[in-house]
Amino acid sequence: MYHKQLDDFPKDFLWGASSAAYQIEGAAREDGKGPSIWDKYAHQAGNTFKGTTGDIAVDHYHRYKEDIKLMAKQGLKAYRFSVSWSRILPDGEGKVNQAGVNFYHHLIKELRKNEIEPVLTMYHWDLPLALQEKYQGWESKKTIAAFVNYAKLLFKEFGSEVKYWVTINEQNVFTSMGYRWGTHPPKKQNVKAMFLADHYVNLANALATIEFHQMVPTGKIGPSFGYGPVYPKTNNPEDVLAALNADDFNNNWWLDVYCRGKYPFFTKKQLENLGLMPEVTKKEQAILENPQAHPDFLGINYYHGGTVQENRLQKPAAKNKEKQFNQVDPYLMQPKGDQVKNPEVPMFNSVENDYVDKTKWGWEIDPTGLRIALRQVYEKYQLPIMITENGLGAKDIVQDGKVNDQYRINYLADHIMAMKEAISDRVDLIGYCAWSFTDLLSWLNGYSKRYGFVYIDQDDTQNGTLKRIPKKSYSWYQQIILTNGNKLSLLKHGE
Ligand code: BGP
Repeated sequence: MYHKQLDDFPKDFLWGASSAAYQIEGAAREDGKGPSIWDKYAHQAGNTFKGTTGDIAVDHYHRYKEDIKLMAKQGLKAYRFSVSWSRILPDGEGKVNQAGVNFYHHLIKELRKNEIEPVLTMYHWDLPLALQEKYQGWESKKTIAAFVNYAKLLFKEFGSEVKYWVTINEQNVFTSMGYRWGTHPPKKQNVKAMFLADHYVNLANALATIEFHQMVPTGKIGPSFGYGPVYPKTNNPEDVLAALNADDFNNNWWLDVYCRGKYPFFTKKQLENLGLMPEVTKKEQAILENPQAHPDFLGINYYHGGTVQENRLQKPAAKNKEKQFNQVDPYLMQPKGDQVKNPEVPMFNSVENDYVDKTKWGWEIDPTGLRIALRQVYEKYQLPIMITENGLGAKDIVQDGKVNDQYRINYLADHIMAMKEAISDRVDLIGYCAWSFTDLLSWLNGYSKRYGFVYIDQDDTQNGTLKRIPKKSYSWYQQIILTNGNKLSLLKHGE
């Protein structure tokens, strides 16, 4: 689409920023919190970058008031955070830890007091350890039941205080990392278990959404999905077919189930042929297809898309030159050069995109891909969309007490421009939560890879003063919010 003039962002657009409990809270063993799978995993040698853990993280648990003050000063309209399941249910089920529940009441109250809309994520990967050890986590139907009970507790406690709810964060990422690559807990390399876990998370998501629609009729709920558009390398019809296959595997496989209650039939048939498709009973199918189980909006986390070429049996991918620490690309089923763990995906082959730049971690920088993503998702599912994550990971440096992260401003400006274009195209976009508000612990990169508007003096050995320092991007985003994203000069690159 071409527009002589771009539309304005909607009047009540939710300009926000995001975080996740494990990555910010710290207080890992305080006030009755139980351990999560990440608390254990990060303490086992060799699992995380330099052995970093979330024991202290950026100490948000004790400093949330200070952090919210900074949010308010910046003018944030929304703040996306996650609840630590094991903080409020130390064993994942059973006894409630009131101190944990109170923490989130206080947090939400403080946000409301400052006129910041809370966006509550129910599950951002930190499964209570007890559920992993007792039931094998997401490989068991008992975990589905535990999640639904946890969800009901959240709806009862916070249903009247929170309007926007995210059920599950990036199911596509945590199941791939946890069960395919073995780089997140439960550290398995078993694709059959991965597809089973995926099915069970889908059921948990659907059942919780049904409960929500009964218990919180005025609220809005949906999952956050890590979406990346897929490009064919050339106009060779084989490459185009490969892109179709990759889109089905990487995107439709989850989104179709969330929004339509149906597994896409091409991928399903492929998995059935390979004996990898989990059993879906009639009763389960009915749950997934129940309209009450479908989202009111879609959360989209956008970092980048991917490019594919024809069938990897015909054209094997080149070997990965610089393999980073435990690093696979979570947004593509196939990391370059390491395709052994994908026995079920011979139909496409990930390759480099020569047209876009990359971050230091090799993530493509592709703002047009965000416009494409928004168009594709909106056209297919016709649901309001909230960008629940998007941002630039970088090595930030403090100089003379300041952080000049102009590179982040440039990145965000391009992505905000892409959103403005998508809105002009007619996409119903309701909000943008940049990743992240403060710096926080990167799951596998410690504090070497930072995303925040606010720098935090914390290092990989957990030896920082924890001082908060607003970066240059903090003031720039403040201006974006103030002008509702409509001042085009703010969306131009600066020095
Ligand atoms: C997403 C996760 C976030 C965050 C972000 C950046 O996949 O939902 O929790 O970690 O990616 O990731 P990283 O820190 O690995 O760069």
